[in-house]
Amino acid sequence: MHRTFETTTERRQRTLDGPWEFLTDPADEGREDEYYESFPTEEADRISVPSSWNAHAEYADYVGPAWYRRTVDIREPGSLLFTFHGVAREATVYIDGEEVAGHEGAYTPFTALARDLDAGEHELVVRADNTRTETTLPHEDADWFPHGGIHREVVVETVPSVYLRDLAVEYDLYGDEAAVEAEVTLHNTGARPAEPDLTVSVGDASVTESVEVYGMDARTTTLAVDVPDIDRWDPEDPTLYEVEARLSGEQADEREDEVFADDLRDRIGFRAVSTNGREILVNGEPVEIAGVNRHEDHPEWGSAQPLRVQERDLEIVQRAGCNAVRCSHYPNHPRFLDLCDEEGVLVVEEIPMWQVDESSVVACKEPAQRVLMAMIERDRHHPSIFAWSLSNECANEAPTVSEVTRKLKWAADGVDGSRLITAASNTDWEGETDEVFEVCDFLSVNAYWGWYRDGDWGEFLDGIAEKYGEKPVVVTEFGAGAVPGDRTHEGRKWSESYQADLIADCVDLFRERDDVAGFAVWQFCDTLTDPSQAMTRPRTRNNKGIVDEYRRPKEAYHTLRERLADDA
Ligand code: ADA
Repeated sequence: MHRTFETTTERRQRTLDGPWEFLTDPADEGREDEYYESFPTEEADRISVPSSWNAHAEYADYVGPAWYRRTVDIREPGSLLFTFHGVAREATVYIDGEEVAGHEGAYTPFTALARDLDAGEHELVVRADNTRTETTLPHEDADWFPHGGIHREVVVETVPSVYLRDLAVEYDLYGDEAAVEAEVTLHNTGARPAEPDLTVSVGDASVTESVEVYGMDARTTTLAVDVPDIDRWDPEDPTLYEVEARLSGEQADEREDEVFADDLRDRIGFRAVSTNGREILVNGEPVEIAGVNRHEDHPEWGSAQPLRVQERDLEIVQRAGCNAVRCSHYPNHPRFLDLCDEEGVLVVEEIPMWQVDESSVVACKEPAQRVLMAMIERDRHHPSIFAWSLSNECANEAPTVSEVTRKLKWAADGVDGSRLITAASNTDWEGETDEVFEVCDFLSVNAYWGWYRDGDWGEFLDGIAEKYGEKPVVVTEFGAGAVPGDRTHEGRKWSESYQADLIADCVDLFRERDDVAGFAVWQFCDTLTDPSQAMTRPRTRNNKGIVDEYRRPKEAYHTLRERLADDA
């Protein structure tokens, strides 16, 4: 499943994992030739879903459009809700020849509701395209591989004619009591008005109200639930509560004997995040962030994320003594966030607004806002996420960039006031006024002194403290490339020992300084990069992982562990 827990008990839910027909379309003929009407099955290969097509040897280098097809059988007539949890990078979905959804962005979900389908076999066709351009997010030549395809799960659910479309929970904490507000959206796909009972429960507390929703209409309503004697979610003791919205009751008028039955479930954790001077606080207590940056990348799986890879990665991160992950540079698979919730690992989640320059920032504004909203909507319940990161190393000195960042912050604040906001500076930040930092609750500072450039970390941090002393600083990127197995007596660049020494020195310095609230090593594991970066990236990989692409530890991993882990 795409989560670590059941998200419904009433719906028949299945994941369309397994082989789909697959055909690349380098000449981009599929639309004109109407593959969605008559799929060229005889020319098609078979490929597993979810997967990155680039993880299959035949398509390792393929960038461009490609088509998928499979059939879906339903036993009884009814409506099906399809959720595509991630299609890289652009997708169009057709059901029985009709276009039902389109979406841009590899890392956020989208849905398609197919109403009143007859019993029997239905055809699902998806066009995916992993082409990146100057104004896509991420843009072309970004420092990670443009994996393509249906790389996250496709979930299909039977939904009744009145179903729950969305559940969004917020809360205020008063000591050990929580005042929860649940905003629930009901969708009535039938022609007649309906008045089901809606129950929202949080742990053992619950509230029920009847809600009227007109025919062919949607209605959003807010229910308040007070939860006494809460246990807070805390990195040391990550208590989670189940939240559920449920429809029940019968249609009130005698014309029908319809029984309402639907439910949506999620989990929350009660915790407060704030800052105080240079500290980041969880539930009022300072936390020192000791983290890694993690891409979703694996030599066997590409950007697709089997549960075992996610669990193992988190185990390795925690074994090193780390308590945090920066999801560089995009919304991660939701199940990885579930695992972080369960383990008490703190998370910064980011949108793929990566190194956007002045000339493309205006064109990127809309897509950035869309992915930000989609990320918050999807992930707003994860207690592990303590901050939203609005961008990474954009041309922050340009007024258009700071203006766009400010607007993104307003957009985020409008839907979620319970997390910190940050944005990562570019490596070359040298103390000039950085308006982007002004919108941040804490500063995410990326720098590569000792790797790309010579320079003194201490002086660099002094400069930042002087300028932005009133805010916490997290060094969100630092590190060095190390080709796995490269060990030298001299500890020269690209060797494991050079990397280990640099990371050790940095970690010691950051932990010593009161003005640094934490750090995230660049990066967790070696990752495949864009082929255009090959000249500066041995093995076409970003080799700054503290473990290699197969998660085998480098010297730096052991060094970090010696410094951080209690049992090392
Ligand atoms: C930047 C960027 C990372 C990675 C890193 C590097 O800081 O944010 O994605 O490219 O540089 O390895 O150079």
